[in-house]
Amino acid sequence: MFRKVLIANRGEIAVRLVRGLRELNIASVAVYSDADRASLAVRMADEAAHLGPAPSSESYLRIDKIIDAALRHGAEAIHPGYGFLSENAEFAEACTDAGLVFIGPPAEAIKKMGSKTAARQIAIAAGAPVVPGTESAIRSIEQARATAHSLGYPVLLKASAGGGGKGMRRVDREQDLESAIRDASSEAAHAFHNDEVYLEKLVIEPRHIEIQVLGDHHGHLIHLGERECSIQRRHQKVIEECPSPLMGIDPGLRDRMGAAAVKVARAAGYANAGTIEFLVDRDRNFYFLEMNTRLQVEHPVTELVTGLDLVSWQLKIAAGAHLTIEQSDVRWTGSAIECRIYAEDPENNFLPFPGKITRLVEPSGPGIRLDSGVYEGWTVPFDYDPLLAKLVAWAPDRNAAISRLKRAISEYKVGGIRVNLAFFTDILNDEAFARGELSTAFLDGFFVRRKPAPDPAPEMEAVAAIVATLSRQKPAAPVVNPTSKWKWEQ
Ligand code: MV4
Repeated sequence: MFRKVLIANRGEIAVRLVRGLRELNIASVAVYSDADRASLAVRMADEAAHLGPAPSSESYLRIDKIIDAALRHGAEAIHPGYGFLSENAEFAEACTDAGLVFIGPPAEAIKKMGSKTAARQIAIAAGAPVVPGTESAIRSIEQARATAHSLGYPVLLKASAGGGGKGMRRVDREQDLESAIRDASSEAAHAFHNDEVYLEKLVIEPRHIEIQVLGDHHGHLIHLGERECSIQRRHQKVIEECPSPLMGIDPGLRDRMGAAAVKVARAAGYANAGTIEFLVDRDRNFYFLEMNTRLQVEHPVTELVTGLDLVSWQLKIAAGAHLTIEQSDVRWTGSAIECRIYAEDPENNFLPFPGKITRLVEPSGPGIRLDSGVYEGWTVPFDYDPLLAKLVAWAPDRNAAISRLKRAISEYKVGGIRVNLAFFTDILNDEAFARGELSTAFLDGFFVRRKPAPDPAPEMEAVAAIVATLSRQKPAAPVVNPTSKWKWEQ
């Protein structure tokens, strides 16, 4: 096993990785930019290396600086976390070239899955279902018109190099097709330096369900079941859960999706942890969408329900160990739900709200896991994604997990910045959510049916203003009592 590993990331995932390394008695090296000198990950890691200025282009994305830091500190391997360089094949290759182990899949598998059309072709060849559409990029307007006609409108244009919804255009009528191709193509050219687009039949109000896979470097590959990630806002996941409520309706679905995911991963020559994304339509047909060749933000829900430690397995597999779990050993127990806690203002169009955390009370207790990257007194920098923490509840069933999450949110106090905690309370109280009626359109409906908070009476606003002024003049913070009715400044 490795003796020392460098963590090429920041925030909550860097903290998660320090913890995973320490449990295996492996020394950790954190890296940091100017904005992260005092980060929780830096404080918790055994060693730390400075990368450069705050912008990620000058720090967390600098392959040369990260490799240099690993070599200087005597690390044998690098864990990339998620985002940043985690799906960069050039980085994976640079690690290998420097004699370091990249903790992730082979660079070749990252490359293959980086192109959405190449990934689609791999899935087709592997016999996994894909959404009906073009085999590869559109070559002419005539070809597009003919394909769209045979698929039937509405269709969806997607960027070959895309992902995350950029370069995507819904087309409802043939007369809109040509201009939509031009728009999607130029958006793709700007975003990905690749103007290729392809066509798919549009799946109406699909669910987004993904399958976790895990494979070793000796050809053994299994799946760890699904995560339901349908609740998204602007292609950002908001809540993730395992199992998907759909599995209660169709108990064979997990096996079918899992088998398809394993076929795709095998065809890509995959090893380590990865995720196969699917769309699921109203009739519970599923279609391969893309593969994420990294550890994902939402991996804790899989860990809680399967009892398997994904980071620990990533490290063992990267060190050459055999994955000693058979598919039939994997069991799914209870229900886990994760909320992504952001420094943002849900009352102001989810505007990022970084700043100093002046007060922090973190929830705990039965069934609660908090993967956090912050502490009281830390200033959340505005240079990065403002994810503070992931609050995850496990319970024997979904309703109990929802209750636990609501209880944990009621204990969670963050002062000095705005956070999206109240938004989660509203979703967890939503009746469609309780019934498990989820789709990628869930939040659109939620915002419409959510009753707006009643306007406070003018005299109450005057009282609130006076109280706020007086409380700002208070010399000291009160003693923290989470059960009191004290209203925090959050
Ligand atoms: C789709 C789709 C409907 N039909 N493809 C969005 C991001 C990209 N990775 C794929 N996406 C979609 N592809 C077909 N043929 C709907 C989406 C989509 C979506 C997918 C997953 C999660 C959230 C989404 C939000 C809007 C649209």
